[in-house]
Amino acid sequence: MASPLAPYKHSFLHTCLTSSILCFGAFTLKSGRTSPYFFNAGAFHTSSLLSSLATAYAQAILTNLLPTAADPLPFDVIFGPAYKGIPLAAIAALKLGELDPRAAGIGYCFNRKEAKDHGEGGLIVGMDLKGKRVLIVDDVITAGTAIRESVALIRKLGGVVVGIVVALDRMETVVGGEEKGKSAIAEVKGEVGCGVWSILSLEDLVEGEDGDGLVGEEQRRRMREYRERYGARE
Ligand code: OMP
Repeated sequence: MASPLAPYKHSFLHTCLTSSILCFGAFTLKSGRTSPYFFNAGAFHTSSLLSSLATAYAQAILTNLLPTAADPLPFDVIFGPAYKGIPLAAIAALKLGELDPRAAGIGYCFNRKEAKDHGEGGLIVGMDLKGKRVLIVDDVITAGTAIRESVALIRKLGGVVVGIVVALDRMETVVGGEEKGKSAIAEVKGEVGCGVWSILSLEDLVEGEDGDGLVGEEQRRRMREYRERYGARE
């Protein structure tokens, strides 16, 4: 029987399913695997879709990085890796400030793919990273290549990575790492030594109650089969 999802997850899943952001079929991934589902963050391409995306990131951040009286928000700046992470960092920072006034001073920044040698120069646009506690936001982690590059850049510029939030955790082993049974997210967690959270996971797609019957039994069966084959044990 399908299990209930937290309200913000349920609402986000509903948006993804009704706007063809989460698609079912046969998709070739960056890894070469053929997946029965694909999450296309680029399809959040209208004002109202961006607003749902912003709310989901902000809720996931507030749920997992709980503010305390001593530390109202345990990070100083949100970093979005170029290119897909750029709007994500901007909308997450904006929505966080709207939902929680304590986050009004949260910074955001992103990297340039190529360093600029004139004007203000540099690799980073937005808040400076030096001495800052940094939260990375990105769309999907599959092998973790993009996230590892971001962590290295942030550290080089004097920031400390305190967390990573992505929209979807595919919960699959990295190619070549099948025998270890670890997901890319578990590997990144171990290597970076910080929390890695997602708004949705493969588990939510397969076992979550979407409430509206939008994920059919056949689609769940095919995702379970995929999980059987490539799913991580941790
Ligand atoms: P890594 O850098 O290897 O972690 O791969 C992440 C990238 O996989 C994303 O930035 C996308 O280009 C792509 N991707 C998706 O966007 N959605 C999916 O459901 C699956 C993939 C993928 O190719 O694995």
